[in-house]
Amino acid sequence: MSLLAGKMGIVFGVANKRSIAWAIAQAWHSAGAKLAFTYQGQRLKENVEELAGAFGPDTLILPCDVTKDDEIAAVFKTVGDKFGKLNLLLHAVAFAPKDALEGEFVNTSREAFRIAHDVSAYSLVALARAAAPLMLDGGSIVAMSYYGAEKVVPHYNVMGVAKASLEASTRYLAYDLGPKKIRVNCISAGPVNTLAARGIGGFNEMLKHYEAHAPLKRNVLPEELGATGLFLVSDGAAAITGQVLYVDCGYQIMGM
Ligand code: 0WE
Repeated sequence: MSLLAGKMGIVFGVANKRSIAWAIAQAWHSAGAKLAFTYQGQRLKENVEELAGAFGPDTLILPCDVTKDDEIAAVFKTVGDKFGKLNLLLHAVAFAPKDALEGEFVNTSREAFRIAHDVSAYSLVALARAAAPLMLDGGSIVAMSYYGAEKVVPHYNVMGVAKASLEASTRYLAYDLGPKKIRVNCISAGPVNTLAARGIGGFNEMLKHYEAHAPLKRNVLPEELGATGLFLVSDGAAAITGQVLYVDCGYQIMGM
């Protein structure tokens, strides 16, 4: 039996084949969901078309800058017209200006703070609000977070503060949307070598650190995040909402 047969989903945040969003989209598609994808900017359009094109002709591929209310409105208008309803939404979008991830947090500019929170946290609220009217038979929203939301990870800086906002937003959205049978959860992933991680100084050392210190003595695999993303939107998670689920080989439980 296909876990997601008859379900419609939308995925924000595929950049290329290594994206966590792509791993979760593949799991949702394999379970029978019909999907829409959005991409940010012409640069990523071709990548998403090439990947998502393999899912067949009824896959929607739409442009969306999540900081633009009109683009969000256009996406959900099209999804409503073409799908008629929505059950699943993945938010795997984050950005902070590069210099804010390099220096000290104390030097974060007002503009870098604003951008990081707009792209990485407020966007979940905007997308949830736009998606809710289409989630007629209930729904499930999943957002991606990281440990830097709850503990200091050097250089993660303003992204950690934005992820803390994303996690708190998840709880408030879960409260508001619960009566509509819409669940909202976060997956807090261990580090994965994606485009978002590329060029981050010391990222390979961070992977080694997790391997050495996580109880499972390894790093999380994208397909494992896919499997957790599938679990969270399935009936197996029907009573789970407002949670942050760590998928990090156990790293988060350690005190030393
Ligand atoms: O959430 C993230 C990264 C998100 C991200 C990445 C970039 C790189 C390019 C947000 N904004 C930008 N801006 C850019 O200009 N992660 C969980 C991956 C990550 O990023 C780190 C990490 C980890 C882990 C940055 C510093 C330290 C650790």
